[in-house]
Order: sequence, then C-alpha cells, then structure tokens
Amino acid sequence: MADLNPFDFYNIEALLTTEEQAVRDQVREFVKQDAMPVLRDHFRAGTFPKALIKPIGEMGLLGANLPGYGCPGLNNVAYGLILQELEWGDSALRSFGSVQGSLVMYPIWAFGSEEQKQKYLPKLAKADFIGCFGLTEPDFGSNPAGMATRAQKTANGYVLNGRKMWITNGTMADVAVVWAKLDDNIRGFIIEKGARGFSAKAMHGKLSLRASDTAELLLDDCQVPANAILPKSDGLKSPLSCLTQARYGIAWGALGAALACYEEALRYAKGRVQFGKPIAGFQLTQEKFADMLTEITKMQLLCLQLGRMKDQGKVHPAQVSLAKRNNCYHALAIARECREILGANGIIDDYVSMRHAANLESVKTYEGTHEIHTLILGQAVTGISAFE
Ligand code: TGC
Ligand code: FAD
Repeated sequence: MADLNPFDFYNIEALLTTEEQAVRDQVREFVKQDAMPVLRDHFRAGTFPKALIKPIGEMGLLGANLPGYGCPGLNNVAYGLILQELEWGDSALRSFGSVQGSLVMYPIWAFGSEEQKQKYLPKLAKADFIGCFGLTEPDFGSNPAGMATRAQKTANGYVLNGRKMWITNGTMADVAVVWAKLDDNIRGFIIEKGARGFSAKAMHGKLSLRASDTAELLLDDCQVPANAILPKSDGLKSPLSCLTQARYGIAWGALGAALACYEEALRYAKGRVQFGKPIAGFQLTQEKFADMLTEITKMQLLCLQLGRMKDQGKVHPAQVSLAKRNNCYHALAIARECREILGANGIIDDYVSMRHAANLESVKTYEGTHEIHTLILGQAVTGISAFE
C-alpha cells in the first residue's frame, strides 16, 4: 500500500497536470525564498511588501487565467494553485493578486473597450500598473445595490462623487475600477491616479491583513474623460460577476492558509514533549489533526472540482459561494486550532498560525460575509430570496 501523505491524503497530486504542478511549485519556491523572510516584519509594521510586486508580475501570476493582452491564459486550476501558494505565505499577498487579477484586470477584460484592454491589461499583467476595485462604501457593504456614489455625464466625460471604503491596494494603485450609478444604473469607471478630485487615504488600526494596503477612496467632483467608462458594464451583475472570479480564488487561498497552519502545527506537535512524550501522541491532539485533515481534504476536493467546472464554463456563482464560505470558515477554525496546539508559542509571530487566523477574519468577511453566502446558498436551494 502506498504511504499516506498527511498534506495530500486523497492524492490530489495525481489529478493535476504537470503544468499545474510546475506552476504551483514555482510559486511555492518564490513564497518560501523571497516572501517568508519579510512577511512577519511587514505584518508587524502594517506595510505591504512592495519589493515582491515586480517579481510577482514577472512570474506571470497576475490575471494568470486571462487569455491575450500579455496574460498567460493558464487554466483555472493553475490560477487557483497560484493563489493557494500566495496565501500560504500571507493573505495580503493573495489579496494583492486577487484584486489585481479578478477585480481589476477581469472587468477591463470582460467589460472594457479594445482600446482600454490594450492600454491597461499588459501593464497590469506585468505589475507596471497596480489596480484597486472600489465597490464597498461606508453605508453599503453587503448591499452594494444601494450605493450612493454617482456619476454624471458632462460635455467632456463624467464627474463622479462619493466615497469608497476598505479598498485593497488603494494607496498603491495607478488605476482604480470604481462602481457608480449613472442614471440609476451601476457602471464601472477606470480612474487613473492623479485624476482631478480623486484621492486615496490609507486606513490604519487593522488587527487583520496588516500587510495589506487598505484605503478609502474619495471622489470629490472627480473628472474623468468619456473613455473612462467600461462600455459593456451594465448594472449590479457586472461588479458581482467580478466578485465571482475573486471568490473562486479566495476559496483556494484560504486552503493555502489552512495548509500553512496545519503543517506548522504538525511539525511542532511531533517535536514538543510534555508528560514524557510528544504532544502529537496524545489522543486529544490526534483528534484535532484528524478533524483538520478531514476538512483540508474536503477543501482540496472542492477547489479542484470547482476549477475543473470553471474551465468547462459550467460554474454557477452559488457553487463558488459554497467553496468561498466553506473554505474561509474551516481555514479560520483550523488556524485557531493550530494556534492552540502551539500553546503559548502560538501567540508569538515567530509562528504563522495566529497571523493567518487574524488575516482570515477579514477573508471570511470580505467578498461576501459568511452570512451573505449562507443566504445565497439558501436561495439556490429553496428558490426564495431572503434579501428582499
Ligand atoms: P441580485 O438581484 O441577487 O443580483 C443582481 C444581478 O446580478 C446577478 N448576480 C450575479 N452575477 C454574477 N455573479 C454573481 N455572484 C451574481 N450574483 C447575482 C443576478 O443574476 C442579477 O442579474 P440580473 O440580470 O437579474 O440583473 O442582487 P441583490 O442586490 O439582491 O444582491 C445580492 C447579494 C447580496 C448576494 C450581493 O449584493 C452580494 O454578493 N453582496 C456581497 C457584497 C460583496 O461581496 N462585496 C465585496 C466587495 S469587493 C471585496 O470585498 C474585495 S476584497 C479583495 C481582497 O482583498 O481579496
Ligand atoms: P455589513 O454589510 O455592515 O455587515 C455587518 C454584519 O451584518 C455582517 O456580519 C453581515 O454578515 C451581517 N449582515 C448583513 N446583511 C445581512 C443579512 N441580510 N442577513 C444576515 N446578516 C447580514 N471592498 C471593496 O469594494 N474593495 C476592496 O478591495 C475591499 N477590500 C477589503 C479589505 C479588507 C481588509 C476588508 C476587511 C474589507 C474589504 N472590502 C473591500 C469590503 C468588504 O467587501 C466588506 O467589508 C464586506 O462586503 C461586508 O460589508 P460591511 O463590512 O459593510 O459589513
């Protein structure tokens, strides 16, 4: 009988192509060699590791599942594995990649003009440009349909007024994809850094995702040219379809964070001796590992099948919600459990579990909270919307 692998109990490896394995291994190597040595200090300082941006772009990790315009056009499983590995390091790295690829490049690719695609996508793919996505507002988080941000047509273009909050990559961004109501219909606009009336202000005091750049965007009679509008954006379903892309990546990312904690806790439990034997030998510790192994294996299977369905163009947004909701919930539970296995050492940032647990609080909240995805699934099962 083949040896059992505690990190790949159902031999998912055999279901991956050699290209998918190679992409994953390349990112894993990068995260271990280049990111891990600096992540703790950036988390402490509350700064994004900007030195990693260029290499991430050069490796082709941004918008990696998009075809053309300088993007690699990898399949969705390879794309998911990239995000898994980035979040194995820190959720801030995966967030950076998700926002750039799924929330900035995807809407330009899906709703942009040919001119916009040519202008922005190759630069975003190489990280020559950084992007952010402004949907959430101070008074409209889970319910973006109610947004107060407005666009008005002028002689030369549009003028936008409003405020967006919690915007990842916000202060670093060269371009912002901002959603606003034009004649009561939600439309997307590309706003370049330096546009008159546009500014980004860093948000401070976060106890989670500390290594991520989170900002408020202010639109104060912000003037943009006529070609700033995403011509094919039309209604709330446009930003929501971007969220479907990002939520897909988050399901993989949360798995990466869970794996990082589980690997650390297993290593620690085998080495830490109490009462004359490794704590891994106690039944209560083994129950924790049995539970975590089961959840991680289920997360791996969910991600893989979701990716295969996405590659066939057969994914329903509710199926993505199931994976986002499940994987964030269990990754957070696993990170907390691993912290517990590490005892007092678990609260020190020499170890990763508590950093991941803190990050996963945000990951569970953004891109649709646990409750919002519960209601999306409730509607999918019953046919009745609980939102109205
Ligand atoms: P509802 O009536 O259900 O839908 C309006 C239209 O949109 C369609 N639709 C979707 N299309 C694509 N993908 C989806 N996921 C979709 N969900 C709905 C729907 O079919 C409909 O189309 P049509 O043709 O009939 O017009 O809209 P609702 O107002 O009832 O809202 C539904 C709800 C609550 C599920 C939605 O508002 C929601 O998902 N809220 C959560 C908000 C959210 O997730 N915000 C995320 C902000 S971005 C972010 O957090 C980035 S973090 C990034 C990082 O750092 O990684
Ligand atoms: P609220 O919507 O006020 O919800 C508060 C609580 O009420 C939650 O527990 C929620 O589940 C619950 N609730 C709400 N409605 C219901 C209901 N109908 N039934 C039951 N419970 C309900 N947004 C962007 O646009 N771009 C970004 O780049 C971005 N990055 C982010 C980065 C970070 C670190 C964080 C924390 C957030 C980010 N967000 C971003 C915002 C994020 O998407 C929102 O925080 C999220 O959608 C929830 O909105 P809210 O915080 O306003 O909570």
